[in-house]
Amino acid sequence: MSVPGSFSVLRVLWLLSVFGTVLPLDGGMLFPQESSFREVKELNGLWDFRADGSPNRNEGFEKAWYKRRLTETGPVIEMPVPASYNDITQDPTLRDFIGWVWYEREVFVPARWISDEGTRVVLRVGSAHYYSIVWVNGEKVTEHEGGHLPFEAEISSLIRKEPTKPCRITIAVNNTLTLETLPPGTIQYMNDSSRYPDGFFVQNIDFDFFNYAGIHRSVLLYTTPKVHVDDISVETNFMDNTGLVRYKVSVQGGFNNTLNITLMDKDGHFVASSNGSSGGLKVVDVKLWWPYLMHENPGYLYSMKVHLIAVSETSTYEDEYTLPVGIRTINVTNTQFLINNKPFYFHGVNKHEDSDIRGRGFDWPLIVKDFNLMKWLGVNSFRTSHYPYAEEILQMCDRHGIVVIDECPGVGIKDIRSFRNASLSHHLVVMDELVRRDKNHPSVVMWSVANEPASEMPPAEFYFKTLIEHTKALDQTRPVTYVTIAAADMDKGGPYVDVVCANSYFAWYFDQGRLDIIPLQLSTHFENWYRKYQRPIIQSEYGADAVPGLHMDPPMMFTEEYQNALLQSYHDVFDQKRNQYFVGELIWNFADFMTSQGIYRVVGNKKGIFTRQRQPKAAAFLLRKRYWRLANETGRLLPD
Ligand code: GCB
Repeated sequence: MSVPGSFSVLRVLWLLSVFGTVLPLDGGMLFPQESSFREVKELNGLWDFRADGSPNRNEGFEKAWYKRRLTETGPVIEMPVPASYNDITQDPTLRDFIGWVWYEREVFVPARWISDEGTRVVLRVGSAHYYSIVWVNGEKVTEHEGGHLPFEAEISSLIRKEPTKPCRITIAVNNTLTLETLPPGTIQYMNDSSRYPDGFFVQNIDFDFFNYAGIHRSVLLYTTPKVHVDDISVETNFMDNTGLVRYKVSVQGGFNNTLNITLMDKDGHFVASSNGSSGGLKVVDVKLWWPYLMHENPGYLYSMKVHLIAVSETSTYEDEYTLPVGIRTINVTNTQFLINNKPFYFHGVNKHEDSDIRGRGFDWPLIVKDFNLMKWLGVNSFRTSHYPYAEEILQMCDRHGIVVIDECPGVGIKDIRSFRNASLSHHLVVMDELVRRDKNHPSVVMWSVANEPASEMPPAEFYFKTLIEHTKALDQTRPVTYVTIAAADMDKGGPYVDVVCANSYFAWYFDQGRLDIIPLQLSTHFENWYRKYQRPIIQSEYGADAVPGLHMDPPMMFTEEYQNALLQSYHDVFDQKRNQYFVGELIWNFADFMTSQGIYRVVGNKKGIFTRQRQPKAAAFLLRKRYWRLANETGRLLPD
């Protein structure tokens, strides 16, 4: 039986990915940036698009669609990039499509990029969900597994082969989820011919958001010199008034390299400098990076300019990359989460990358609106539930001082077969890619390796021990957690987390309508966790669906009053535990979002305190009042 979109390449990859053979990633993944020595060309806009509707979804490969223009293979439609393709047309089969879709676009590469052999041209995809294969002028240049992180390929020699022709970029994307993908899923064939037509299958998933697909973030061409700054890592610290930035720079293609590092303050004034590929920069009278509402000047960023000169017998190469650097520390005690040695209390939200029409597609107006709403609410933090968000969002968090719990796409790990080595092996690679991309963001204060896995299952212990130890080895400066819904006495991975992040939906999924049980159940829940693990606790999700405009008093489920009353009951308990070991509250969810269809969801999940169109429900005002009060009580807005 063939699985739709289960293409041999992917199968072979999975077979090869035997646990223990995980290789370190080669090369860095610096965010593309323009400088005197680098150029960026965005390829966003309309692409040709064709979904492969053949029964095994394999026609595109059998007929090698990548070898000629997509229009020559059959009918194409215009598809915006970036965007999910699901909600763009009126066609329900495209909305619910499973398998390969094909994108194509021709682009003129600037003549200088082609003629100058010292220029390296890179094609980069910010993210495409879920598995992607990329060809340039019919030649495969890369493939990538995973729907939320960037991938790229150097294409310099390819575009130099046919310098006068436009460059044809073909990207095939497959959204099929299997037991070994992150998130996992299964394909189920319905073989009862009295009920289903021949070949009928469904994609089963165990997570609560629509499996949007397509090219979700920008596609770019960018250049670097042939010898170039490939990666930069910084770690920061401070003592009294002096800050320290430890850095490491890796250079690719080089010999005889000279590296000059200069740190500048926000106004561009010189602060410190150093030479060489690793070292430290001392910052006198340091201005620390502080979270929003914790300091009158949050999100302070220095700029670290890395300048490279590489000399060979025949040429000299020069490169420059400027990294924003926030100087801050993170520490966790048994009862506290410390930023710059001061207790930090998370009053924040869980989000989704989700909106009308665009699905999960990157959209600046939406992002800026969301930041404005978060600041209006008095939010100082959010969790990237349930996958890594666009890097531009993290850059905004750095600048605005919004603290981030950075979560990988390990959501819906419920089937015992998804704890096997092939899954773990891929999960480790995803953490490598995530840490590689996000390690330098001061806003990122903790890694979350999963959301609500079946952590009561016996294999969970080995799985999470390995995963958490691996993540800590990648980054020794940040705590690691996974988000749990299990009871403390059932959770197998609990001993390995630095902070307990617990979700609960009392008076919603259980004891429906019984708001009166919340105080007892919630405080018992907290006490059990704390007794067992002696770690600070964050309420990483809680909430209730509210259909906007639905009212009832006394409150009933799904009304705005019920959502408010439930939040209020939770808040009472939070306030009791706040000065003990309880360090944060993240509402589920910032905004309503789309899910798959089912009897539990009325056109999506309605636990937003804003609608999907970002209009406030009553709960937004309740939360706003609370968060500003918390900011004044816990945020040390006034100098101490
Ligand atoms: C959860 C999940 C989240 C869901 C939420 C809900 O525990 O982590 O993805 O959307 O509950 O509303 O059921």
